[in-house]
Amino acid sequence: MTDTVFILNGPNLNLLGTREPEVYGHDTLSDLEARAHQLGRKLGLSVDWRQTNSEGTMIDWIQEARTKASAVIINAAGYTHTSVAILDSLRAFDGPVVEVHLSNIHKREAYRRHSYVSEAADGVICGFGAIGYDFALQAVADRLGTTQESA
Ligand code: CA2
Repeated sequence: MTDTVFILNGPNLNLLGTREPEVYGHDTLSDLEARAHQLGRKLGLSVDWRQTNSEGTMIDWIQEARTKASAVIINAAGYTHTSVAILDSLRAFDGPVVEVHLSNIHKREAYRRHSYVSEAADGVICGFGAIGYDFALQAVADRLGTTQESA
């Protein structure tokens, strides 16, 4: 059966492509979603792409992933830097967790340098814009062994 990957996006990422293109790029969230579905198919992964502005909904989805997903890719946006509750829910998920940020959070304001999410993540990808989600999907496919090596 095809492995499902939840790709969870946090607050204000629905505004992508409308403001601050110098920081977050020109792609909209729908552009990123289409790209993730396309790459997911190539990697043998079923992508379940979601965005919420609510911390509680994000936690509900991470809990849902415990039974419905093999891996979680998460851009918790602003909650990255504030939410112990999201960290706790990620710690209760058994599969691979990859943290993604479009921008390089270490090159920005000091308050963005700490990530609660990182404490539960197997790996972190930041600063590469939209392609960061591609890297995350490739990392998940590698961890889950869904791609076949061609000899
Ligand atoms: O770089 C990232 O992906 C972030 O997770 C984006 C968050 C920010 O709080 C994190 O520190 C880093 C912000 C997402 C808001 O995105 C907007 C996009 C366009 C216009 C306004 C906000």
